[in-house]
Amino acid sequence: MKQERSKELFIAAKKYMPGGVNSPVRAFRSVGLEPVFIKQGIGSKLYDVDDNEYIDYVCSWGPLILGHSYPQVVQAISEAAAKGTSFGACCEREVELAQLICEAIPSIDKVRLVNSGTEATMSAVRLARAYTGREKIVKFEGCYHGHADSFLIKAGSGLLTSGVPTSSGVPGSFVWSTLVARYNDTESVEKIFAEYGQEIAAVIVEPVAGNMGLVLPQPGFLENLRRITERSGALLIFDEVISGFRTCYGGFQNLAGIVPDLTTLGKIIGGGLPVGAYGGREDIMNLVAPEGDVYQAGTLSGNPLAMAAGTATLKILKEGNCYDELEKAASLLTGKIKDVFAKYGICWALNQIGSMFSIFFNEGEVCTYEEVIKSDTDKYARFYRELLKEGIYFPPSQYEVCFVSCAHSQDDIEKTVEAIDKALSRIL
Ligand code: HOZ
Repeated sequence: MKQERSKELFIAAKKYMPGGVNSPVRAFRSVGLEPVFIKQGIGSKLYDVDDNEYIDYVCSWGPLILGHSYPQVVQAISEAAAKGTSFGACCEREVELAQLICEAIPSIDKVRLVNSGTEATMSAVRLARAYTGREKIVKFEGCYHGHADSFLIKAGSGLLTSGVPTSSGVPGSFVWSTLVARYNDTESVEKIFAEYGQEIAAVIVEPVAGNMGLVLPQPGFLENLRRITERSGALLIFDEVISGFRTCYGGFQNLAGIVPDLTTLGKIIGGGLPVGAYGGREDIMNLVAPEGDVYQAGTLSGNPLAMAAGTATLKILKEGNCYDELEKAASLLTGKIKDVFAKYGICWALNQIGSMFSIFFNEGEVCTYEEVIKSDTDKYARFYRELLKEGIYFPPSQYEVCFVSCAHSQDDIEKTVEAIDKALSRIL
């Protein structure tokens, strides 16, 4: 596998950017490699600057549910760009995307569009604090809600990958106001509420945890969160930045039948451009400025390019009935991976929902953070390196999720399974 150009670019990148990257996991450190630099994405494939081709299971960390450079999305962006890239003023496309979101997710009466998932979650928490007049929040070990100070405590994603789950630079007052419970462990939440119930503004949770690898909510867990928050007057925030429009058209909450007070979104609603959103009940959302006094603003919020990409993507998903096909493709792949595991006599955990899946290098079930971190990350790194050589692009971390897109074909799946077989034969 040729890598000369990627190596040259990485040397230059390190001179000008910390660690040579703009987001830590991309540095490939935890898999013992240097990053490949991507020059193009088409459908299910990525092409790097050394002309290597990969079947992509990162899909830009989730947004590209339709695959790379989907023609209608590209066309929508081009048409919008030709009329101006940003106005810093109201435009029709914002209304269209907001309407699509509100219609798809019944718990969202009103929505505020922002530029990233991080903006969405930090704004939702500010709003919850204003609504309840309380300061503390509850989050879960291994869940990741972007990089605002309140959330960088026992967090997943890049923090878990780097083995430093709590970031330095976070003021003590934030650590004090963020209480950490255990995912899929109602008792840990009850304990926190027994002690601090009247001080808790909100519980924020990824209803499908996607930043410590994929961990599914156990039956009753989310229902319990709804019950506990309702009882104590705290808000329930579902962080659906990853799961929104991924598991079905709408939020995972549509499938689970649970109504959170606030929801955060990102990734897919931007169709590959930077968009986030927070929304929920009208009485809560009406506290947001200029209707209310919870301030939050953004020069590029609602910009026409991002709105065009998001609207085009959601319309295709809405009309295309894509979710059954996605689920079938992902199940075909995970089923075949399990066959390969059986051939080698291994029973690693393989979690899947719809088109998201994670292999944990870990015998037995993985339903909790404690089980997640038992995974053999060195073995994952060796597996990763072998897969990359075979032209398969998995997330460069044990603690991220694989995504299947509408562009992944039967042929891609066959090739992926063959590559996994070869990779395992070399590392076991
Ligand atoms: N934290 C992101 C995945 N959950 C990674 C973002 C990126 O590196 O682009």
